[in-house]
Amino acid sequence: MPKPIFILNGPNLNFLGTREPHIYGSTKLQQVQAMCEKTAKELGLTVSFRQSNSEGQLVDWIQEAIGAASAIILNPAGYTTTSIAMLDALKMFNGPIIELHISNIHKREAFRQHSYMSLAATGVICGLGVHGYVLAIESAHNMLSAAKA
Ligand code: CA2
Repeated sequence: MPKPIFILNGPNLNFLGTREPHIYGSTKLQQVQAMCEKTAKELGLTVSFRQSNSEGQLVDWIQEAIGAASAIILNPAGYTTTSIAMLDALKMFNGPIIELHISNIHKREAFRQHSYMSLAATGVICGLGVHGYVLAIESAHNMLSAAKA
């Protein structure tokens, strides 16, 4: 059985689809999870989709991914610009890491535009709405397939 892709979501994303729809759209996180599970299934993959408001929990999940996940897709949300602890954990993971932002952080306030996570990410997707999650799974699939070949 291939290892799942861990899809980790940071603080406040549990409110997705209920606030600031002009920035983040109106799709709820549960619907994003369903989209991810459907996309993964079509590609013969599985995902473990999680959200936490706690930095320590996210670090624990990144550590769990070492050995248990084939790839990490991470929307670090508010920890993007602050979490050296998450960066350090990501650096210990050997597979593909895709950093994801629903909004285009480069078009927003300056404080959102620096990412510690990008120092460890294989690639970054931002500004493509929740469809970015589908693209991230497809990209992870491509990278994992190329690594096997
Ligand atoms: O665009 C993204 O995905 C972000 O990672 C979302 C974070 C923000 O801090 C980053 O700069 C960009 C915020 C997530 C908060 O989630 C909410 C979702 C809907 C409504 C309110 C908050």
